[in-house]
Amino acid sequence: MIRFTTAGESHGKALVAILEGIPAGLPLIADDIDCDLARRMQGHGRGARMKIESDRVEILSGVRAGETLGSPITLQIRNRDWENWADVMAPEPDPAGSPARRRRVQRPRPGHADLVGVLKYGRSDARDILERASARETAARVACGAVCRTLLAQTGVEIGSHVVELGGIVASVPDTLPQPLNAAADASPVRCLDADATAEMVAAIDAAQRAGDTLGGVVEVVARGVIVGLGSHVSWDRKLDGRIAQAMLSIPAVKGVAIGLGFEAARRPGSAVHDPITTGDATMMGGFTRGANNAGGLEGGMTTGAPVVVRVAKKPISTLMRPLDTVDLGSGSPAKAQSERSDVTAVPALGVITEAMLALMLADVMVEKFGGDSLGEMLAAIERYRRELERRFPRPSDDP
Ligand code: EPS
Repeated sequence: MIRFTTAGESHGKALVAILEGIPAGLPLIADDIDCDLARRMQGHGRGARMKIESDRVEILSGVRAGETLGSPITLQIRNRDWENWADVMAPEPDPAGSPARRRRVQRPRPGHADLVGVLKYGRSDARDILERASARETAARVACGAVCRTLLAQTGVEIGSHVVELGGIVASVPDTLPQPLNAAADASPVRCLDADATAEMVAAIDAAQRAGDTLGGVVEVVARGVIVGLGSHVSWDRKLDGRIAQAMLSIPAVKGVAIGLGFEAARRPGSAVHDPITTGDATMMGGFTRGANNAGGLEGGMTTGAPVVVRVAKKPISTLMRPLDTVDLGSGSPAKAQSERSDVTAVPALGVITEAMLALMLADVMVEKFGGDSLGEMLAAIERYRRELERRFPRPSDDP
């Protein structure tokens, strides 16, 4: 239904994305996308690159006079830093006998795609691998996700995220999350809702920087106002929880995904895991209420109507200023890994990227269920579904 692909190298001219399947008639301007691109660049622990860039989208197709056309939307984000790398990244062949290009990488970083990519793709310069493996690519995903967020907002969905753990420091999470979540999270330099933990995380990032090290962490991403019954139980590849997990694990450096209680659900008896079903003050579409949301808004691969809650774990960035042991690919001798400008941590940015991936997955199942030619048609189909659910399962207060 919704398809997207991205292209572009970290220090190439630009990142580009093509997003297909967004209904016609969705109001969309560059600002809707630029605000998320700006949020992705933030966070204590980011490196010098973010001081060079000022990510802005250029909409090259699929939008006219402030509305989507239903055609593929092409989004471009120029890399300002390209000017400093034009010779390194030029697509033209080098003249015979010219010296090797600058910034050749022959000491692969443990943890990065460098070594396996060189082996698999028959390259001798790991730059041919790392330029695409770089998390810079996530800017293009955030641009696509921002369009989907705009579509979802038309149906009342709000997606936000916050950092729950960074460098081993665990934040306390309030029972009720602030609304809108991002306004509160973005106010912290590490996008964490716990002020004490924020201070500790900032100190840990500064200490890691002094030590030439890097830090990972965990973010929680939450989508509220999601319609009940998106996704499907009928086939493995239509299960929304599986699709969300795949989307999150495709983000560079992500090593773990948990939905709702996640691994904790495996430790408890069923009576302490499953969310009781009641009527009463029905707050969810379909007329039912759930005693808790341990399921993280997903049962049987479908949305329950409760908030979709996903936790995503990211390992530390693999470029260390105090580099780890590796082997020089030219000489075969032991060496220290390539060490170039990078971030101490990008966990705060990870939240923004998970929001984008969740928006992409939710928009996909929304269009799948309700049709995607025009926004008006989609909204009308949602309204019909809502009324039909109310007719089939009237709330107790609706009884004559
Ligand atoms: C990133 C841009 C990169 C890094 C980071 C993410 O810029 P540069 O490589 O020019 O310093 O800051 O990339 C990585 C962490 C990585 O491992 O590749 C960005 O725009 O998010």
